[in-house]
Amino acid sequence: MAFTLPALPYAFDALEPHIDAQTMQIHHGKHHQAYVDNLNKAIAGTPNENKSLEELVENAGSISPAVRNNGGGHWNHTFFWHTLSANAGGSPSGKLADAINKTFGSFDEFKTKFTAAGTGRFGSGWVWLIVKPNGNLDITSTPNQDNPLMDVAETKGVPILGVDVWEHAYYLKYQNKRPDYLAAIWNVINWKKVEERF
Ligand code: MN3
Repeated sequence: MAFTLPALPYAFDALEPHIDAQTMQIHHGKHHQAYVDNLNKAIAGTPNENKSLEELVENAGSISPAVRNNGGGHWNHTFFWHTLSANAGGSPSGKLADAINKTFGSFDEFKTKFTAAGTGRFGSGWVWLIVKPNGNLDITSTPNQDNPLMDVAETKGVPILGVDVWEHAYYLKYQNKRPDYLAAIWNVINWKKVEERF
């Protein structure tokens, strides 16, 4: 059972002007597709062939660098597409809003800390809002295609929000200005989905 590239849950231009259509086309059709293809190559004919993506990701560190990079890439991007949507943005409500206020002081403080973690990630990686094993929220960042579910993660937890800070996620529109991309991303965060995950 080979993995396949999931369809984007919206049109390539749905996130304009914050994320441009060409970036979405390349990001989904080329980058995400490559993670799927290389994950399939890495597990073909091995005992890992029939494992779920979650199982592969959780044990990535002990399986292989190829599964860590490409299994992570497939999981992270699938999660990312559903974290975003058109006509989104605003702020979280209900229990998630309460938890964010309690943990970070306010929604604005949360955004400042999340942006700092994403800006501070040297090179390629991701920034996450996670629920830790003790139930508390936390912000963490991972290198490359690692994520907080992995056995190799420094800070473990269940992601409810994740933002790709690889240059391929923003370079065409924002060039080297990662902070501008991270400022714009709040306009397309699907808080209903994040609340659901929480
Ligand atoms: Mn990416």
